[in-house]
Amino acid sequence: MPDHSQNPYNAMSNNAISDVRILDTTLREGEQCPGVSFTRSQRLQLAWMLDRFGVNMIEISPVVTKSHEETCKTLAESGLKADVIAHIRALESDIDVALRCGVRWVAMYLAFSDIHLANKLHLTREQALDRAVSAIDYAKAHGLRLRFTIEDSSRVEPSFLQKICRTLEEAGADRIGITDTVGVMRPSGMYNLVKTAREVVRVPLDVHCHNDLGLALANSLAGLEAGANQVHVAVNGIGERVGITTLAEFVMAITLLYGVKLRVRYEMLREISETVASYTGIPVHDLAPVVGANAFRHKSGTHIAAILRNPEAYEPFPPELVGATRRVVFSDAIGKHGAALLLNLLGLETSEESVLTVVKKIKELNKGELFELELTEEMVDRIKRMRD
Ligand code: HCA
Ligand code: CU
Repeated sequence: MPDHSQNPYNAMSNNAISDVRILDTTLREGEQCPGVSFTRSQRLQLAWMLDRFGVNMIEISPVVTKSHEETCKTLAESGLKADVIAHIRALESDIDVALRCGVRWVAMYLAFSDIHLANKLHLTREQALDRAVSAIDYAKAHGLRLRFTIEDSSRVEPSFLQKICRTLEEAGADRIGITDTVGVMRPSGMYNLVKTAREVVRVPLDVHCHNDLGLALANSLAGLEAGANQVHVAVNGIGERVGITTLAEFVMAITLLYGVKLRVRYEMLREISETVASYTGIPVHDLAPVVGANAFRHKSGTHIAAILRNPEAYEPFPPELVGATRRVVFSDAIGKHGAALLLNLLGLETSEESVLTVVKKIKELNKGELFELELTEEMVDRIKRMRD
């Protein structure tokens, strides 16, 4: 496993992270993604995969439909290693549903920003705090462990945020969720937001970052640097609007850039991503980091020549780590050198005549059409032997 945390520029800032937990919310936030709706067996299949992969918590909302409630119940009974956490509103009726499902953990959420209080909840700040405390009392009286999420945290005034955090902790919340619900934090803003909460409470903090401006991953990492210890992710980043932090990107960034070795089956990342793409009908973009088709595809002749000597020249980590393969692509820009390389890779003879034929044939392909092959160990060895 490469370790870019020792890169001198990364190492210059003192932002070590040690304690990292992953909450996967593909089944909750992910199902809020426009167009996404899993069947009951797909939900179970995904939960089992994620559990085998090694996430710490699996979030699902039992109050959406009867089928969600049943899935939640089945998961709670199925002896997963991960904790199943039921995402519900801060209402006794929702807590009752979670209790019926037999989960040990609930996640209750309530918004506290003025914009949500005024336009959605029609509550004053004090009324919202009272509602949170009575919901926590009720859940605690029924033996539940709970996270309380401050929805829209990033738009809550700092002094009020601290007051909410103190109130939630005193009421008995086991974790507090800090959110950037509309994705408006800069990484340094997210750091300050989590620090503001961290300063006044001891309970562990979750971070939940939306990707409206493409900063969900950066903001989640900033939240960890500021003292949170659990990040919310979804497979392929699916969620409301443009979604949240993606599982694969988060796992690889925290491992490679911070040197945190997670107890997860890294090699399942591609497969998990493909499964969710097929269940949702939302394909993974070729350019998606880690799980996109291009992640380990090399095209330019100089790049291919370099990776044949040492893939690290143009790869931040090897594809097999995440269950992917290394591929080389030949386009109509191919020259004699590239054609000879292609013939060598295929184990074919490289006479002047065959090189010219390959160049001609590939150039005849329609513009943009690519000839692609997986770079196997065998090919790399063959090239090495030819050099020696
Ligand atoms: C929601 C809002 C939420 C909650 C996050 C959480 C958000 O859709 O209910 O409970 O951690 O982005 O604030 O997803
Ligand atoms: Cu969200």
